[in-house]
Amino acid sequence: MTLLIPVLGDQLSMSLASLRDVDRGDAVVLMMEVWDEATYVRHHKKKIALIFSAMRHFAEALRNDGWRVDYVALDDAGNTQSFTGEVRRAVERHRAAAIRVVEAGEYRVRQQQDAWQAEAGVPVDVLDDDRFLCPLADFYAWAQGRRELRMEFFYREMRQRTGLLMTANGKPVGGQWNYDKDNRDTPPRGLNYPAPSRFAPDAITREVLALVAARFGSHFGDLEPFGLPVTRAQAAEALQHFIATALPDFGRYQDAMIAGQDYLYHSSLSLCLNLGLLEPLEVCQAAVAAFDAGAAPLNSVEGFVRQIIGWREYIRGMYWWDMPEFAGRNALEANRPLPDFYWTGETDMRCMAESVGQTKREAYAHHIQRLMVLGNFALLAGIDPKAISDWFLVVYFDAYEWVELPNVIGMSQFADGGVIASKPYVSSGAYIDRMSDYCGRCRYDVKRKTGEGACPYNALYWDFLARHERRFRGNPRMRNMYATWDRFGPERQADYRDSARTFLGGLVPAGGGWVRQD
Ligand code: FAD
Ligand code: DLZ
Ligand code: SF4
Repeated sequence: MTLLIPVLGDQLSMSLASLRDVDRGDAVVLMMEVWDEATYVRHHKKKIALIFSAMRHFAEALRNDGWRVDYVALDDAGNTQSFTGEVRRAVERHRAAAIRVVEAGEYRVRQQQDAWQAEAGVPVDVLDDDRFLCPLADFYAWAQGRRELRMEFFYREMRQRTGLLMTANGKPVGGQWNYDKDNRDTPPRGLNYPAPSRFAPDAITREVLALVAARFGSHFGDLEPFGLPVTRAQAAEALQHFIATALPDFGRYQDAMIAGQDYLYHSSLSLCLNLGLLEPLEVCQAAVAAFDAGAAPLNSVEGFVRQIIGWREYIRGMYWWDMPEFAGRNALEANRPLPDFYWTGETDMRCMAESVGQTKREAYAHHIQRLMVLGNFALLAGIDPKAISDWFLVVYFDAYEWVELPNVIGMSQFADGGVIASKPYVSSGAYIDRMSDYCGRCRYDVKRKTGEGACPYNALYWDFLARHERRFRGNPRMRNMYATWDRFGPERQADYRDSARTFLGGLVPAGGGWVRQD
């Protein structure tokens, strides 16, 4: 009896549950490049190249490991260009008697998996994705009946569950759970910034680059230069390189933004983690080993571990907890179309032009750029959450709906009504000025509050608070903001609101075709 094991493009792990305890002689691994996945949103060209190249390399690694692999390439004759169509064909081709697959990361694909049994006419065993450290059943048990689903409490339980940075008697190493207060410095001028590991394309990657250029040339973003890790060995090298060169300063410069420094002290390991080339526990263990060896301080290592066993696992749990309703949430009733400059980068706002520019080049921006420049602007301007969420899903090399959607709809846009974030992540230009070097060379003056030449974030910030006063005035964490607003008095308040109205009136909406083919 032949067992068919479909492996999806973000399941590139030798430890995958569906590959365990299987007699290789009786199994066929199916991998599928399909148009449906490459175009359900029109992903950044680099992201498609990354996924196809990593898939082809993984197929090769499986073959070298003794697996029989049936790899359907995008341009293969007969490719139906959908997961379901290819699973059906493969069942016939191999006369498979059963299918064994790990649950998909995205709701959309998980629904498809549920239909395979009827479509292919053989039993389908869908296994939990145990590459995540918190099984969904445990997350639901944690979330059930709680009044507040805050990450910080979940994170403490994950520290206990994994034992990472815990003392023998069950206390957090160093005495505190969280060292974020030490993590808000801006780097002094003239630092020698580390660069992430990048790899020259091999023959497989070069072939994929040619395919993507030919078939997806009109998608957003620069395809080349391309140097992203596409194999397990390259991912492991990128991890070691990060630990040695950037982790020690990861903590204190975590919130900083410097023009031309796309990665600063961030790891860019999200792409490897989300594809499956690295596992969350090994990444955290490598960071903790650096701390144990005295090579990285606690504030950096705790901050880094928190992102992975805290935020990453929590976000994944929240996605499944609230889907499919999550995708349609719009608590603030925002409905403005996405401005054109999110695609072109053509704006005088330097923070925005820098962040969009590197997104286009690298398919990457770090967390604070995503949250406090790109997301902050969308929230202040009242952009439709679905439109900004689609944008985030298209443009980043690490974007899969399970992680993108809760970060955008929940954390960044407050469209879930405050389940993930206890207050909206909004700021005026002052925050961006404090944390970056963008404002010095901007056409706008960050110190000017209103009128021609004033930083748009300033008026938009107060206009946002005024627009949503009924919702936020009672929030204890926003009391100071409203106290300041009240002190302004009616004339100054009107000035802010007029300035915001004028600026918003001048925004040019994006043309069609960027997210989906018109
Ligand atoms: P580092 O700063 O080096 O952090 C280490 C790791 O922690 C990351 O690799 C990532 O795996 C994990 N991590 C950190 N923060 C988060 C978080 N909030 N949620 C989940 N994992 C986290 N992350 C994605 O992986 N895909 C996305 O599509 C995505 N979209 C985002 C959209 C918005 C609006 C915001 C605010 C955040 C988004 N994030 C997303 C989370 C975070 O910004 C990225 O994980 C991070 O920037 C990736 O870069 P890095 O690997 O250099 O991260
Ligand atoms: C993102 C993506 C793209 C662009 N193409 C493919 C593909 O052709 N084949 C594939 O198996 N996976 C692809 N992916 C990743 C999938 O979208 C991802 O595996 C699902 O979202 C998981 O639910
Ligand atoms: Fe951005 Fe305002 Fe600073 Fe210009 S002045 S870079 S628009 S925050």
